[in-house]
Amino acid sequence: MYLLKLFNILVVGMSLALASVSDQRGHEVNTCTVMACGNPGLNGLPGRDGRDGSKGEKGEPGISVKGQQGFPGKAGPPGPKGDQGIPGLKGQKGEQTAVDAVQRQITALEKSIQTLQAELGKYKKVLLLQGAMKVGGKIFVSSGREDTYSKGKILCAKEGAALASPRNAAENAALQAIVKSSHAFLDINDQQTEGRFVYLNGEPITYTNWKSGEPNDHNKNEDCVIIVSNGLWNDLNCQQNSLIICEV
Ligand code: MMA
Ligand code: CA
Ligand code: CA
Repeated sequence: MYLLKLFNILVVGMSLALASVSDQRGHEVNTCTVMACGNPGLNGLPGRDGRDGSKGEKGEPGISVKGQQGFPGKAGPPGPKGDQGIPGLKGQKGEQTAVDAVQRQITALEKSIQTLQAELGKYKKVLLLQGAMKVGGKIFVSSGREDTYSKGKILCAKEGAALASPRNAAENAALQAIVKSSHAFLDINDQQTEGRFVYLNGEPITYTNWKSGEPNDHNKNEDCVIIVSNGLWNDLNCQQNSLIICEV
């Protein structure tokens, strides 16, 4: 009987001891990855001499110490694109007003240009109907008045123009069309140096269309130049009258 009781005590004690180990292992498995393992509890005091067989006191539970935090893992792949943001704020009212004002000014200017072009077209027609000749960038025009060379120069200059000065065959032909059966002064002379014909700006002439035998400085008194009906040139006395044709 006594032996049986002792055996039972032993069995129960062993079971308890095994359960405790199992518990602690489980606890260790669950915590060792992030926490340092706790020290196992101290064993209970051994029972006193087997005569009374009382169980020893249970040990204090081990102290659980948390381990240090591990290093952060690598960054994951980028996440999906976010939704579109809300639209920005509308521009200030003042800016829109300024843009509208500029737009109105542009529209007004476009209308002004159209009006001017229409007016310009009319003047062009009037001039051409009156016998003006447009050639290249030049327009030759005459009032039909005949005058001396010096008066003719003044007449053209009053309108910011100059006496006709043909620089090529096309311009000479345009002047010929105006001259018709008459003759007209050109802005060419040899007043400064006999035989050296120059333009208004003093530069020597680069295009000529002299009639055969001209220039002859007839009576040693011909320092101005006229274009005659066939388009050819003759030197003439500057005090004689000839048609005044201006170029603009
Ligand atoms: C006129 C006069 C001159 C010209 C000769 C040509 C008589 O003078 O127009 O300038 O050279 O005719 O014969
Ligand atoms: Ca001369
Ligand atoms: Ca002459």
